[in-house]
Amino acid sequence: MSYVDEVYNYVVEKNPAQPEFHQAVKEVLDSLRVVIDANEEEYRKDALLERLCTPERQILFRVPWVDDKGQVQVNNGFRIQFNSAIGPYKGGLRFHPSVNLGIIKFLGFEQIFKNSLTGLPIGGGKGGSDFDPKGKSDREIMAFCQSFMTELFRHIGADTDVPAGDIGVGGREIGYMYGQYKRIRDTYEGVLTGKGLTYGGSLARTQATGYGLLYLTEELLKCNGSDISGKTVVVSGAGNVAIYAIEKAQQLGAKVVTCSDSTGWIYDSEGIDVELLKEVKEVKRARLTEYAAARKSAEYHEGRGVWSIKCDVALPCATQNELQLEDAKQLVANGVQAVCEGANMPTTIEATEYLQQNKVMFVGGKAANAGGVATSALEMSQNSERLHWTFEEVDAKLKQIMVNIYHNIDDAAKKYGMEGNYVAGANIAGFLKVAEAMKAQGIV
Ligand code: NDP
Ligand code: 2IT
Repeated sequence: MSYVDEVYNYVVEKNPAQPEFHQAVKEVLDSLRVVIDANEEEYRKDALLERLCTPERQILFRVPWVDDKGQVQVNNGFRIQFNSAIGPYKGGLRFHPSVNLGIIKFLGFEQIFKNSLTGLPIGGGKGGSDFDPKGKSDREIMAFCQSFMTELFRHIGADTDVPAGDIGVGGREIGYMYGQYKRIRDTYEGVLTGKGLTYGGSLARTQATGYGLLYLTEELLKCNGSDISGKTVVVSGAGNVAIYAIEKAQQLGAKVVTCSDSTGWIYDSEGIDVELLKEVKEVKRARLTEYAAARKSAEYHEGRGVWSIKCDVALPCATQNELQLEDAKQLVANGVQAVCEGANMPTTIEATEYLQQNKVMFVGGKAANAGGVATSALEMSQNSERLHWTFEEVDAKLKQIMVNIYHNIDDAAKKYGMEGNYVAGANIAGFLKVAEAMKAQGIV
């Protein structure tokens, strides 16, 4: 049996009932075959892949808090410190009822390669909780965040592990967690990113994942003889990534006709009104029905459906496995040219293969959504030098990073005989740097 297959079986056996983690590992290992097979004996002797697929440290903890009725609630907290070969652990925190160990491990595993692709010195980690922020008062959110940090603080630090936001964790939650960290440690340090602008946050971090996704998509289309301007785009999600993807797509001259949340989706024939969407989602924290109620050209539909709309470019920006084989077939039938992932692993393996077989340009999240964590690393740099850069400076660096990522993954795919396979290109380019650093640092 090849070393790749041995290690995949090992991961499944050692991590039972974690299907998303198995999926993330399978996608990476399958596309690394050409690299691994050429160095099989050396890698096997060093157990390089077993080490890569086993987190350096896994922290599981209880998070008790008191709700507005005086009732004590208990949630599970997680922080997976996956790989620190190229820098301190770095990656977001997700608060969503679906969170479990396998979800956090898939996210932490992907983060290793994504962070490597940014070219910046950050290792891979992820954390979160099965806490559901929906419908909670501000006081309940603060109580939860303070309790969460009262355990997490001992495991993190500006040079150790630097969490940030993800689903359910935005500026409000980062603020409450930062305040509690500072209070316990009595240290003012850049321990979290995505901070507010008055206390060490970076300009353009809020926009970075969505903007970065569009900078990469723009370069992808340009290098393949096309142009983002004038394209019809469908976006899923209506959170941080989706909103700023829509905003930048419009700035680049595209027309975005959909967005979605966990209960339904919008088709807006006039193009999404991004200011209205921000008002509904960022300010009121309301459902998309409110968007439809305020806008004549918008239709609201219950359930899923954005992939049924005819488009040139599709940008999944909500959550994992939201774009499935049937959706991929519909997109191809409707003539889609490119699919770029704003979310982490939103496309199933079968859907990805179908898109690739049908010559759709497909860029996975490790490359396409790396702008968020890259700008987090820029926030860390600004915190270290105790200076702030302008929006234009950060945005220009972000754009350059995304353009570089596109060319690195394109070059890696070509070098290994898989031209146009940007998934393989990203996994290989991300892996090689981490593997080299792990080898240089010995058996740790
Ligand atoms: P938000 O919490 O801001 O928004 C998430 C959006 O996706 C919401 O519209 C939400 O709907 C919807 N959604 C979440 N879970 C589900 C689900 N199970 N089914 C259907 N819809 C769902 O999160 P982000 O925008 O930050 O994150 C979106 C994706 O991007 C995630 O995969 C995340 O890991 C990834 N990502 C985020 C980065 C960042 O910087 N924030 C960086 C890189 C990747 P509702 O409003 O109903 O909750
Ligand atoms: O998935 C991701 O890259 C993020 N949620 C952002 C992580 C970060 O540290 O900014």
